[in-house]
Amino acid sequence: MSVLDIRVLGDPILREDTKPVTLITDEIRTLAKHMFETMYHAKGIGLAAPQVGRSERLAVVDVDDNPFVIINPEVVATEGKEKAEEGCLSIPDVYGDVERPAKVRVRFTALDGKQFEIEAAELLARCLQHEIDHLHGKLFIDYLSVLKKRSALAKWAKEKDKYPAFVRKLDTDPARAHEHPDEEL
Ligand code: K1U
Ligand code: ZN
Repeated sequence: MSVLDIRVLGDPILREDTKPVTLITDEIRTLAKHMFETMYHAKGIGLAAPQVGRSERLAVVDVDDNPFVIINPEVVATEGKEKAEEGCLSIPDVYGDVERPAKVRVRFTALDGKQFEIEAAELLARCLQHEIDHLHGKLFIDYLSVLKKRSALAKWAKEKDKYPAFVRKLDTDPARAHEHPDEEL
């Protein structure tokens, strides 16, 4: 198993645009596999390449036990608006309410090279938009009001020293697999 380090807020890669994937190579397939392993380990439902320090335009998602890889994804249609709380594996312990389109139609290439369009609503729609934003250097905190963003950044200022060099190392020690942070003394 390969659990990758996750880059956190402050690492410039999280603010950069990604490069479209032009060829699905073994390296891309391995990256996707390692991204799934990292996402599951971090208990996320999505993960985008820049979050693991890569600049390819690809992300992995798994909402309701339906894992898939999205390569060069684009939102091609939207409907409605919905506000819900979001977090981000690259900004641990910071949350905020984000208004986004309630339904989206997303076009993407799958790992086998085939093109798909899917209609998504609810949590899958939110997750897809959150991941596609990551692929263009945008983070959920960018949608918060000035006051709420200030408060989110104040919370982050207290957290960020836990992540030297903007790297979040996930604990892969099986002996600590069932520990909960609240159990720490
Ligand atoms: O990209 C990431 O940082 C992963 C992030 C994606 C996300 C999806 C939807 C709303 C907000 C953020 C996460 O997976 S954070 C974990 C999370 O929010 C969640 C986990 C299980 C169920 C519901 C939400
Ligand atoms: Zn995120």
